[in-house]
Amino acid sequence: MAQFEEVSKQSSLHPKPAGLVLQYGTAGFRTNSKHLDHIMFRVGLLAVLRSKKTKATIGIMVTASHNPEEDNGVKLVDPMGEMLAATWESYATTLANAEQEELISALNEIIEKEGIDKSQEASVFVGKDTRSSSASLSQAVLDGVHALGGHSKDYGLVTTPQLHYMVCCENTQGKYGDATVEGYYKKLCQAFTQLIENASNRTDDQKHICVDGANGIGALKLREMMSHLNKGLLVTIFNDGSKGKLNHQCGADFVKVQQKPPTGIEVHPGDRCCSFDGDADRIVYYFADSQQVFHLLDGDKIATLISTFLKELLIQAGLNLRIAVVQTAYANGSSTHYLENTMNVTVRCTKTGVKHLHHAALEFDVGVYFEANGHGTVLFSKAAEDKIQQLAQDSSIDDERKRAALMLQSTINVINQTVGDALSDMLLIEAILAIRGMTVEQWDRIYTDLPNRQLKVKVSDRRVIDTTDAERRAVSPAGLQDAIDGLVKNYREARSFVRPSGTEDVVRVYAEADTQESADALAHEVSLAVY
Ligand code: NG1
Ligand code: ZN
Repeated sequence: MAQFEEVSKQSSLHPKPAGLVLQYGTAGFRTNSKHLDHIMFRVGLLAVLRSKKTKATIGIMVTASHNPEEDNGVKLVDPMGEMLAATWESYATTLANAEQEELISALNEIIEKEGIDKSQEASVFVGKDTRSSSASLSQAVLDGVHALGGHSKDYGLVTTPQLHYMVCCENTQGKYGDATVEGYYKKLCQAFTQLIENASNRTDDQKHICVDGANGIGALKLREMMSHLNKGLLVTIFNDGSKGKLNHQCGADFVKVQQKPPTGIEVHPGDRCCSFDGDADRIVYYFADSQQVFHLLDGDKIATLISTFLKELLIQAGLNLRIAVVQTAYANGSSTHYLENTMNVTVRCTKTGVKHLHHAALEFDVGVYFEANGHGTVLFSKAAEDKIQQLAQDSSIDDERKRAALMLQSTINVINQTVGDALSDMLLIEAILAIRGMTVEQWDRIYTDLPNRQLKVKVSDRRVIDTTDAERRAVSPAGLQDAIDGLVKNYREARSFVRPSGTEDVVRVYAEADTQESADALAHEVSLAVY
């Protein structure tokens, strides 16, 4: 077939280094950018097959998120803007690792297994972050798409969530919004403006936020978005890429892991600050109190703020919808306790990885999901959206219900339901704080985090650790869980678990307890038990 000849010809221009083996994991493919040219080309090929199979537009995002500038990576986006289906993750791995001469037969195998109609048209949207390697790597993606006869639309520099949004808009024939960056800003900013009409007399101080853009795409896109905000929010951007290096001592991951402010930003008492990560799908907030003590408001605090706001609106609107918060084992025990016992909100715990949280959130009318690291969003079921829509248009209800229904409607529109989105999450959080007249200090005081510690342990083979109960308990190697249980008993309010990382060759250890000393000691003892 002529198309396969083209693939063979083109693939020799994107040769695979002999012996290199990479796996499509929770973060897609991710490694040093030097090793990724052939991967990008092949992901382009796979996206064409996925598009033919689903008869829909597929997305490809070139980014390595919070990894250092030297790394890069790639992820596929499925038709509704969600992560690639799990069976196709293994096809991605097979294609990536096929030697040059096996590539066509590997493609054929997928075509046969999936019963793909080769004559079906294929359409692929491509985006990239600001890394220096992203330009040539996204060209390799486009080469792959074209080699197999697919159509492409290159969005150039966009955030990861913006690309997810475009794919969803395209496949819902514009029902979710316009598949343009301009359309994205208009939808979010209009909803934000409507929301803050419910917040009266805000001072400029209250409207002001300091944003650490991680020297990445988020800073660029935030600047673009600001022109649509009509002074509803006053933003000062730090680490905008003009001086510093991407993710270097800055960004959401740095702030969360180091529990300290990023470089390139001075946090004065009274300032409300937040950090994005390198592809702007994560956000964390922080401030310094009058004693200059640093306070972090992570994904758990964000989920609590958002779910409390939504729950109250649902009650005011008189809507009986099932709301839940989805977390992972890394969620601080205090957040889970507060949500379940004070807020009476259903809490679900899933395995680490956005796709697991997203999937669990779909089971509810309103599913708020956040990883502690700041990646998260809210999902509304079709039935919930319809009910809210109807109520917002109902002229027979009283003013309070009407106001709540309209706020719920704007909240739906400010949220990017396809994936966690720093820009969208920031607008929602800023709107909630404004509506409630709440300072970041008051938000922080909703509950107090239990002191915690995360450690990485290098082992010869991390796969010997197998877990159950949403990764909270180890089933192998034998005796490990008993050892952890024995150690945990020695501390108050303690909890600890271990799991193999999906993105690094390490075992992660997590511990929390009533004091920082206890959490540190427990984490240390558990990491010794892992060896
Ligand atoms: P691993 O390496 O599997 O722990 C990390 C993060 C996840 C998620 C993925 C990227 C922690 C503890 N883990 O996973 O939350 O962001 O990277 O998909 O932060
Ligand atoms: Zn990211």
